[in-house]
Amino acid sequence: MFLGLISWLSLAAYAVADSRYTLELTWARGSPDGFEREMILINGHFPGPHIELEEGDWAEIVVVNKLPFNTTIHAHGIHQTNTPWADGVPGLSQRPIQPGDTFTYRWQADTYGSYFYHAHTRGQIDDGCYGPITIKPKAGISKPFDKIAPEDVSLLEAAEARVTPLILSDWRHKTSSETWDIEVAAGLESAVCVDSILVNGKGAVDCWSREDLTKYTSPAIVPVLQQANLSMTDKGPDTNLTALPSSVFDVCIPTQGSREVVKAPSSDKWMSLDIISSASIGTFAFSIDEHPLWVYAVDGHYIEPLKVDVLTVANGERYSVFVQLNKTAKNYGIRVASLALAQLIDTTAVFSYDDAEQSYGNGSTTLESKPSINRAGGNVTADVVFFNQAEMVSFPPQFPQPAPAVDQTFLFSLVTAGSSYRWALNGTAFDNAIDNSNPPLLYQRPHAITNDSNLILTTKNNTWIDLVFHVATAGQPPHPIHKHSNKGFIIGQGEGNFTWNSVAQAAAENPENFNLISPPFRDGFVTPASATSPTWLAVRYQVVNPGAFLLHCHVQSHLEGGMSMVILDGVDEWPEVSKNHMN
Ligand SMILES: *[C@@H]1O[C@H](CO)[C@@H](O)[C@H](O)[C@H]1NC(C)=O
Ligand SMILES: *[C@@H]1O[C@H](CO)[C@@H](O)[C@H](O)[C@H]1NC(C)=O
Ligand SMILES: *[C@@H]1O[C@H](CO)[C@@H](O)[C@H](O)[C@H]1NC(C)=O
Ligand SMILES: *[C@@H]1O[C@H](CO)[C@@H](O)[C@H](O)[C@H]1NC(C)=O
Ligand SMILES: *[C@@H]1O[C@H](CO)[C@@H](O)[C@H](O)[C@H]1NC(C)=O
Ligand SMILES: *[C@@H]1O[C@H](CO)[C@@H](O)[C@H](O)[C@H]1NC(C)=O
Ligand SMILES: *[C@@H]1O[C@H](CO)[C@@H](O)[C@H](O)[C@H]1NC(C)=O
Ligand SMILES: *[C@@H]1O[C@H](CO)[C@@H](O)[C@H](O)[C@H]1NC(C)=O
Ligand SMILES: *[C@@H]1O[C@H](CO)[C@@H](O)[C@H](O)[C@H]1NC(C)=O
Ligand SMILES: *[C@@H]1O[C@H](CO)[C@@H](O)[C@H](O)[C@H]1NC(C)=O
Ligand SMILES: [Cu+2]
Repeated sequence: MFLGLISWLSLAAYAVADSRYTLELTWARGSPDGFEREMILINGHFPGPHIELEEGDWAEIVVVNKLPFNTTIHAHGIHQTNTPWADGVPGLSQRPIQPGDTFTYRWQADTYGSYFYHAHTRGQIDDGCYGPITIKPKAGISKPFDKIAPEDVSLLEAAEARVTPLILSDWRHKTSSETWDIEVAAGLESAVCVDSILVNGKGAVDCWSREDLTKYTSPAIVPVLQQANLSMTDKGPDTNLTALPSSVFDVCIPTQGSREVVKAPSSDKWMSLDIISSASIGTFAFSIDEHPLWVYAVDGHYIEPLKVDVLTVANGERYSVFVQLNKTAKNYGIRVASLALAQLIDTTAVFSYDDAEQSYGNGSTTLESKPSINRAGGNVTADVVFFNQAEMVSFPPQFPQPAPAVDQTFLFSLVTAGSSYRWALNGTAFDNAIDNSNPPLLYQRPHAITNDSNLILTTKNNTWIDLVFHVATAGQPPHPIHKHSNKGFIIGQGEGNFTWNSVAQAAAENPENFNLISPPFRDGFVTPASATSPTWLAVRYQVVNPGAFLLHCHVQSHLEGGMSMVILDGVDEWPEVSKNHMN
């Protein structure tokens, strides 16, 4: 009787879904950068449709899998409060959606902000399976806009309400499964290079001149290249390995492609952009010529606004910015440059006032505006301001805050596991067979789940947890670690080995490495690159939503290579999944 009532209540809640979207996934030919290949289209488009919700809405997202392979769709950054079965991770929260099948995701948009949805099966992000989500804030919530322009608060509110998403991605001419097969056959991580960078799914293959390659090769990688007797080609380091197809690290054939044009109506005075990275591999520098960016929210959470010229955007991150439209009406460059050491690659899109865009395109990519960054993402003058996460403070300032102490500490040792394309969050590469775990972990009782302590962790509800990521070997790139279901506080970071058992011990000895008062609050935690020595990053979060959630690196080749773990959050309050939510 009681259980019956509960399922009746939850059915009732879903029956009144406020917003319903259908995403039909197909495997079709497309040419985002001018080169045609097979890729995933969503409702015939790339990227997929913009899902727009109001804070508090129940969303219903019907995914129709017309692909020739299994898939799932994850809503990145969405908490899935009390709906852990809608998190879209195969083997954890559901069974894979098989070809011809449909799965309906129902979840509540419980916090405002910028998010995105993407496939969460193997490397399918690299095949183009993603699209933006915007959750409009409830009326009356406190916003930091008067700190930007007190006289323009209502214009800023209006700009926020009509926000334009800009999805940044990197793109290969090979499919994700071809890329994986090449790695396995060669026994090494070859997925470090891409063919183009896309803005809202548009771009071109821009091959660099020898002169630019030489000029912009980072001094940090020169000794590495020299030691291995490699040269930097227009497609990355020329390893000249017979095990690899020559196009992996060489052979750049330019394409015309198309360019994204962002229309900026000067009569609006202000424009809001959600910058979203669905990148496979690269961290990007992002900038709009002659237009400072007022960053007002990060990962869907308001901050004390920061005025910058350049954002560095890692895989999975979102930055909400205001741009003031008070310049001469013409075309301005939007610059996106990869910050990876292994490959020099960039793209441009156009920020076009009023009807200025006609003078752009038609084979010409000349922009007459003044950039803040060069082709490698470096500053062109000393006064260029980069977004600095360490300066990021939540708004309102006192909310939310981390607990001063924790119940459990997990120390991870990030390494490659056996070969350069196998990666591990803690020594052991994730077993991709878990994708097909049947029944999925969430459908089981936690005590029945076989615990491999290096792949599956457990927490209790309403406890505080420290995650300490120790990048244990030198030479690793930044790892943008993403926690499903929660945001967390980035409370500390440093160089060298993390030699302590807890944050409390480390902070007692090295208080300068920690910020427990106003730390960044995000759903992505980028570990510092370990160029010459190990590094570490400490994150604190509260377990509030029981379920089986993934913790993983958002670099697609690292994720596929095994840099992932499961956290069974709140095993003491484990949810009973009703038949309605199972597949
Ligand atoms: C697709 O999903 C089904 C059902 O879980 C599973 O049996 C099958 O092995 C999966 N296919 C692949 C290629 O993983
Ligand atoms: C380095 O590469 C160059 C050009 O490919 C070659 O001539 C030379 O022998 C190589 N040196 C070593 C030490 O392998
Ligand atoms: C690649 O290796 C082949 C055979 O070892 C050699 O002939 C060729 O010159 C090399 N190419 C480069 C760019 O080093
Ligand atoms: C645009 O507004 C900013 C900030 O108010 C001001 O510094 C700048 O001079 C203005 N630019 C123009 C062209 O009016
Ligand atoms: C570019 O093409 C558009 C559409 O065909 C045309 O209206 C515009 O005049 C062209 N611009 C230039 C500079 O040729
Ligand atoms: C970039 O900024 C740094 C730090 O402000 C400065 O030292 C450097 O000269 C700048 N680079 C250029 C090309 O101006
Ligand atoms: C990581 O592995 C080490 C060594 O096996 C183990 O002591 C530690 O508990 C593991 N940490 C996590 C978070 O699983
Ligand atoms: C797995 O971990 C849970 C929670 O710590 C524990 O209760 C359970 O007994 C473990 N299961 C197995 C099979 O070891
Ligand atoms: C870090 O620890 C490793 C393994 O114990 C050791 O080999 C290395 O020298 C240490 N590095 C630093 C910078 O302390
Ligand atoms: C888990 O803990 C959070 C925080 O205290 C609480 O809001 C939530 O209701 C708890 N969930 C369950 C299922 O007990
Ligand atoms: Cu990584």
